Amino acid sequence: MKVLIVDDTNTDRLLLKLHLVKLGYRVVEAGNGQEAIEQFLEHSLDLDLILIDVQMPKMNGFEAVKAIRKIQQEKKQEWLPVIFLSASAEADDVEDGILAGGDDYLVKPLSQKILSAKMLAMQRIADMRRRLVESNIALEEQASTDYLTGVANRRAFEVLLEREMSRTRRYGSHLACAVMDLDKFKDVNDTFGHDAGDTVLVEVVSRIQSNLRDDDVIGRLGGEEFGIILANTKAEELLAICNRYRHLIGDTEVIHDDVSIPVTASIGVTTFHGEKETKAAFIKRADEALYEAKETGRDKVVY
Ligand code: GH3
Ligand code: MG
Ligand code: MG
Ligand code: MG
Repeated sequence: MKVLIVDDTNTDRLLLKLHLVKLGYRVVEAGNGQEAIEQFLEHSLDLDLILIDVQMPKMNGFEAVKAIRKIQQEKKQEWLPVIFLSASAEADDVEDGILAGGDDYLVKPLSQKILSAKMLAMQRIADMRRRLVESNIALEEQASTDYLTGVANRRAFEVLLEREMSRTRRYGSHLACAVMDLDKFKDVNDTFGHDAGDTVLVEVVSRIQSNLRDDDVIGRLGGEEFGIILANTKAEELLAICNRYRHLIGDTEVIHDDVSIPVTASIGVTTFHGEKETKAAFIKRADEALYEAKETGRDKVVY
C-alpha cells in the first residue's frame, strides 16, 4: 500500500512516515497543497490513501483535496480515500473537510491506534469498491458475449457496427458487412443431434476467427446466423474475401464424435452507402442478399 503524507511541519511528517513505514506502507511526501497535487499526479495510479494536513502555506489541505477530486473526476479515476489530519477540532472545519472531498477527519495529536483503525476502514471500503468494479466488468463482458461461441452477440455486434459506421463516415473510408447463415442447419441437428449442431457452430466460428483479417469482426446474430464487419473493404474485394470465408466452412467437414458432418454457408454482403445510411438499412441489404443466396441454391455469396 502506498500512502501520500502531506504536512508542512517536518517533524509531524517524519513521525507519521516512520510509523507507517514500520507498519509496512510505502510513503510519498509533500510539504504543502501544491506539492500534494504534484505528487498525486505523479503517483495517482498506485496511491492507496492520502493523509493531509489542513493548515499549510501556499495551498491548504481543503483546496488541494478539492483540486485532486476534480482531476479524479475528469480522468474518471477510481476512488482514493483521503483523511484530513488537523489541529482544529472545530465542527465547521470537520464539515469543510468532508465537503472538500475528504472521507474522514482526525484531530492532532494523533493516536496511532485510531489512525491505523481508520486506515483499515478505508482499505476495506476501497477493496469492496474494487471488487464491485471487477464484477461489473465481468458482467458487461458476459452480456456482450455469445455463451456458445465466445464471439460478440447481436447487441455487441451492432454496437461495433455502429462504431465502424461512424469511423467510416468520419474518414470517408470504405465499409462492408456480411450476414452468413448455415445451410439446412435444421437437417444437421435432425441427422446428427443437437450436440453435433453445437460443435458445428463452435467450429465454424473458430475457422473464420482464426482467418479473419485484422480489423474484421464476427458476431453471432442468433441461431446459426452470423454477422461479419469488413472494415476498409471495397466492393471489388468483397466477394473474394467472403468466398474465402465460405470455403473455410464448406471445404472441410466438421468432426463430432468421429462422425464427419458436411456444412455449407450462404452469405449476403453489401457495402456501406455512407452519410445517411442507418444501421438497420445497412444490415437489411445484407439480409436481402442472403435471402437471394438461399433462393438461388445456397453455398454461395451474393452481393
Ligand atoms: P436454411 O438453409 O434455409 O437456412 O435452412 P436451415 O435449416 O438452416 O434454417 P432454419 O431456420 O429452418 O433452421 C435453423 C436451425 O438452427 C433450427 C435450430 O434448431 C438450429 N439452431 C439455432 N440455434 C442453435 C444452437 O444454438 N445449437 C444448435 N445445435 N442448433 C441451433
Ligand atoms: Mg500545518
Ligand atoms: Mg440456416
Ligand atoms: Mg437462420
